[in-house]
Amino acid sequence: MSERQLGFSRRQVLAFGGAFGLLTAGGLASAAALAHRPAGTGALLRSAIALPPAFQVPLPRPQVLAPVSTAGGVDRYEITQREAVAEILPGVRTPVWTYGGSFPGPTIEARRGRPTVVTHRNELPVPTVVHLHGGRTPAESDGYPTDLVLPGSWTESGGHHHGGGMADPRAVQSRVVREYTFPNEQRATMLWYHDHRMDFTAPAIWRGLAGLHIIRDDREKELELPDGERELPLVITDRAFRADGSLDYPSLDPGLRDRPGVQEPYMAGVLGDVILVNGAPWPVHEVAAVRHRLRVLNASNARHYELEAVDQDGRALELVQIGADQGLLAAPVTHRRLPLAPAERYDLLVDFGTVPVGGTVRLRNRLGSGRTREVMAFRVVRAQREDTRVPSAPATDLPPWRREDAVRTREFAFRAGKMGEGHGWLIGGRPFDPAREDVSVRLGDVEVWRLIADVHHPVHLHLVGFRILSRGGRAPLPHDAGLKDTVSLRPGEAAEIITGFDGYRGRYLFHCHNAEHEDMGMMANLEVR
Ligand SMILES: [Cu+2]
Repeated sequence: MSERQLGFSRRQVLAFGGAFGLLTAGGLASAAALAHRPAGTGALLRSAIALPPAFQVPLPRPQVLAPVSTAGGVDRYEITQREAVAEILPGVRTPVWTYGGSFPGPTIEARRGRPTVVTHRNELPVPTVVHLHGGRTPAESDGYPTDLVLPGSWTESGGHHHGGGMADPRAVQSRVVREYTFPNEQRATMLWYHDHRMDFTAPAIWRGLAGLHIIRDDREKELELPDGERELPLVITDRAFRADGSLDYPSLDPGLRDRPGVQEPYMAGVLGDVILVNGAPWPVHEVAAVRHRLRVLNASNARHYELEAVDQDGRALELVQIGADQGLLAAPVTHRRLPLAPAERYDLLVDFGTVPVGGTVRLRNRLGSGRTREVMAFRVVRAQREDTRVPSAPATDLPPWRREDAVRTREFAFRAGKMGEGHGWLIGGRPFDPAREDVSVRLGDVEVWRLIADVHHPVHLHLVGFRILSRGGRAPLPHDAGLKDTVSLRPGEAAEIITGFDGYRGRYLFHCHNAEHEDMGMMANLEVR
């Protein structure tokens, strides 16, 4: 890497030792990590404010955004990114960064094949850039981390590149406004949009810059899945609060202007002690005793969950998975426990008809401890006639890639390592540099990638979906089914994925979706030619 290009501030920031030093000095070498696998990677940040009891706040439903125009076969939207004050904890005012004034941001509902054009206006104090996670998006709208939308008043400070993209001659920047085009030429699924600014993605998402983008199609409609009130998007995040009600986050530069990175104890990831679903702490939702469709997103920066839905008798309900990150499965997969890494989505059917009216089902996180073991609760409040079923073959259009189709196999190690004068998170031994080409693939080629981890790394590829071929040299796990865009590597583990690079040419990325790792180097360029 070039020190000059990566910038002075990053070297400064990452000069540290301590706990992170231990991590890299062999404390978590692969063999040791395999022997006693930790439940997560990151450090807990504790709130300094009294936290509300669980299951008191009703589950909010993110508002569906109305288009400003639907003319010409295109749905046009406008979103203003701005500061707002939210009531997240009851009676407490919390300043947040928002898409359109709410956290999570408004949901965009799209039809397969019908383009969505979103004009984003940046009224926040720092540059931003929008990425549609899981979207098959032309490169110019994919939200490359230096393709920034600068605030009207933004001026460079201190001669470094952050915000200015000086190290990246290909950066396409605009002031205040940028239009993003999403063709929605992909299978029905639930995507999410979030900030992707180089070096500052983690704190921007933490402050609130995330929202859902749902694509629907005719095939999905034919299945007559639970819809309306019975389809529940669940955006799960963890956060921590200061005594004054503001969100706490261990940024080195609280203004998020110059110095990227977090305080040293949190280098492996920031975990909050409050679990929010759709922006509400440990909420409760009243349901009829029928099947519901839960569309779950882990929008946490670093926290992993292992979800189970437990009734008042301690029985774990079946979580019937019908879809993965990139859409419906070929066959449903039934789980009692479901691991959920940052950025992963699961499309689940849960039958509350197996619970008596008056009963309660708690969604729990087996990887949490104390209050972070709870996520939310469902109260079964009335009987209702069941008119849906579990489809035996939700999808028939999964890509047919076979190992023999691959023209190339590549290998990437996701590991902590030396970065500048300190440590960072590296792919193939190198920290992110926008000016360097890491991988060049040919449009249409099928490739197998072998991904190797030291600690937990949820690895995400832009542009394409992939299938998981193997984990630790064995068959994939049940929750690896279907088309994915994020694979959760466990400590010391290697996984193989297969994908076809079709869609668009241009500059894309792959990176770790532990947002702190991503900000501290664990990202690489993917050029599709
Ligand atoms: Cu990582």
